[in-house]
Amino acid sequence: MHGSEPLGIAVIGTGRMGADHVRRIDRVVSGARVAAVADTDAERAKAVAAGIDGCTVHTDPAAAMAAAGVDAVLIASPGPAHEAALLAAFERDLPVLCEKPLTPDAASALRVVEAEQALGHRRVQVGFMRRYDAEYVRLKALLETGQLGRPLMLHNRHRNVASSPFFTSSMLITDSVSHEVDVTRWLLGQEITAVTVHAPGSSSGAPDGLRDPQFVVLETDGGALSDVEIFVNCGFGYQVQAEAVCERGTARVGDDHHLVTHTAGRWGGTITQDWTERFAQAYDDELRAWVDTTRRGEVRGPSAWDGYAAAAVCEAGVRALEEGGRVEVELAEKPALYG
Ligand code: ISE
Repeated sequence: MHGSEPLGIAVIGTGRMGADHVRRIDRVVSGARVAAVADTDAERAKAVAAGIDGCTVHTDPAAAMAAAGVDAVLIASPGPAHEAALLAAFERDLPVLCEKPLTPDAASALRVVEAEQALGHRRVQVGFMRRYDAEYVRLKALLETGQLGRPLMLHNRHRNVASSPFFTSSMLITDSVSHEVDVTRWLLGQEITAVTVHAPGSSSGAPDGLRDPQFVVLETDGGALSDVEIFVNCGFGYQVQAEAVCERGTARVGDDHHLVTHTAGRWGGTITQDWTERFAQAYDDELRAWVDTTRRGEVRGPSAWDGYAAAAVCEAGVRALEEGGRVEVELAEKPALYG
């Protein structure tokens, strides 16, 4: 990238999130262009790149990163493919926006943290987009004023209409609750030290064998509690809510009251149906922020360390689900690179 030229981005993975990010870079965000795309499904990649001037199509992520005009990488492939893609980006010392999860488990996430440390500077922003949602941003700002006093508890609700066919019981934690893990760490500025998971009898609306819903309790090193109801086959809508209970008041986000109608003796509104709709503003602002900081040669936002910490907490959560009881989180020493 030179001077005022747009940031050339290689998008790795052109599934649901990747295709949405390609659209966003191409049509919503200024100062950036899609320079290359890669997907193991060449036809899918071709279809997503169609009509984008100068965008090359690849099946190998490293080849996309090496393509002409690529200055930065957006990884939106499935979680198990992230580590290899991140290491390939590090080899070229390219800035990366990596969709969550950073990697599927704590050991591989720690390898990424160590590889970034070896570079000597931060290169990765992790796609925990809730940190860019206008309501969450306001909640964090309010908590930081101290007006409500010290936060004592967070109550989170996270509901999806239906889970995808490959969803497993542990994915309720690693794929979904991972967002609340990050939100809890970010809102409170505290590390999570232990996890307990309770699961009631599963909903008849959930696929056979899936433990859905679950109730997760996170303990923090600041003495706070954060609970999460995760229900990925609730059937009626996409809901993500958080209520902070503080010493002198409470504050809640995610009520989703956009348009409220009163007619024929009833009142009501609609409920968003998925995360691309509910968090559209957050994704747009996340991408804008990443493009702007990258063009300035800076790295901000959720770090590889945040991705690792989330993976470590989720790993403890999966053990708590499978073995029962309270499981303590084992975190490595935080490297100086992450402040
Ligand atoms: C999905 O991967 C997401 O990241 C969504 O934000 C979350 O609501 C959903 O439960 C996950 O499966």
